[in-house]
Amino acid sequence: AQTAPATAPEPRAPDGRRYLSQPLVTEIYTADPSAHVFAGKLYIYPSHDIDGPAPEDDLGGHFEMRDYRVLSMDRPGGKVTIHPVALDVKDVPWAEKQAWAPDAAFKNGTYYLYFPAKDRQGAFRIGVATSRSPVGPFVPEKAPIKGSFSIDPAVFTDTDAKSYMIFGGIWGGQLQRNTSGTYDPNGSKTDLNAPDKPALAPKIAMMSADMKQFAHAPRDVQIVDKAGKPILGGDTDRRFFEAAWMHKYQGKYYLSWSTGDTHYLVYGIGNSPYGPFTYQGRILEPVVGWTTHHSIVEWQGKWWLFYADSQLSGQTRLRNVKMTELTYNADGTIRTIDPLVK
Ligand code: FUB
Repeated sequence: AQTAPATAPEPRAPDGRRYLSQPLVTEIYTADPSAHVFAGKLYIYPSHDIDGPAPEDDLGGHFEMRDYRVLSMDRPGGKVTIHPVALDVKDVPWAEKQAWAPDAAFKNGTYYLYFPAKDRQGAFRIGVATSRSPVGPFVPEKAPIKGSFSIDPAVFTDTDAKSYMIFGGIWGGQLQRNTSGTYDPNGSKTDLNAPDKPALAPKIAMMSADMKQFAHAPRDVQIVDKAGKPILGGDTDRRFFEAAWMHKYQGKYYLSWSTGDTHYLVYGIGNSPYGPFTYQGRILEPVVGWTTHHSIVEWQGKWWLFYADSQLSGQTRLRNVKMTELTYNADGTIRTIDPLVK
C-alpha cells in the first residue's frame, strides 16, 4: 500500500496560485469522493488510489485501485477518520481489477456500496455490496447488477424514498462500447466520433426495492441547452464525460458531471430525476491534475462540494479528496468555484 508523504505539502499550485482547500487526508491517496450524511455524520466513499505499474494512457489503465476505504467526519473542519478496508476487489467473485469510483446508499438498516470494476473480459460492470455499518466491511453480491455497464455509479434517493442510479463515462469508462446493449471490445476508444450528433448521455435506472438490481432497463438522461437542443458530442466544454452526481435543491433536480478532457465540473437543472436537464454552467474550474469527480451534499446547514486534485503527489493516478462550501444564487444557480486562488 502506498502512503502519502509525511511532510507538509507544498501549498502552491504549479502556476503559483494557492489551493482553495487542503487535502482531507494525507495518509492514503483518495479520489472520486461520494459524500453522504447518515445519522448526522458525514461519510465519504472515495476511490483509494495506488501507485501501480501500468503506464499512463487515455483509457485510465493507470487507475489500478484494488480496495475501498471509507472516511468519516463529525463536523466540517473536524478530524477525518480513515476506516479499515471496506471491500477488496479480490473478494468480489465477478471482478478482476480497477475498482473505480464508488457510491453508497442506506435503506432499512442496510448500507449499500456500489462500485464499478472490470470483469475478466475487460468490461466494466457495476456491483453492489452490503453492510450493517456505513464504514463496512461490505459483503459483495456474487454477480454484478444485471444490465449494468460502464462506470461511476451515483445513487440518488429522492424525498419520496425512491432511489435511482445514474452512471456512465466515456473513453476508459466504456460508455461508447455499450451502445448496442452488449459490450463491444472493439468499439471506439473514446466516444461516438460524431461531434455534430448529441453527445452520449449518462444513464439512469430506478433501483429495485431491495436496492440490488435495476427496476427497469437503464435510460438515457437527456442534457439540453437553454434552447432545448441536445448538447453535441463536439461541445467538449459542456458535454457529459463521466462522474455524474444528482442532488435536489428547492424542489429542483440538479445533475452535475465532469467534462473530462476539458476538466470542468458543470451542471444542469431539471424537474424529474429522468430529466431532461438544461445546462446551466460551471461548478468548478479545472483542478491541478487530469480528473475531477465530485459530490454535493447539504450538511449542518450548508452545502458542500467534495472533489479531488493531485496536490499531494503531482500525479494523475495519486489524488487527494477535498471539500469546500458551495453556494447558490437567489435564482437557484450555483456560484462557480475556482479551486485555485491568487
Ligand atoms: O478514479 C477512476 C476514474 O477517474 C473515475 O471513475 C472517474 O470518474 C475519474 O475520476
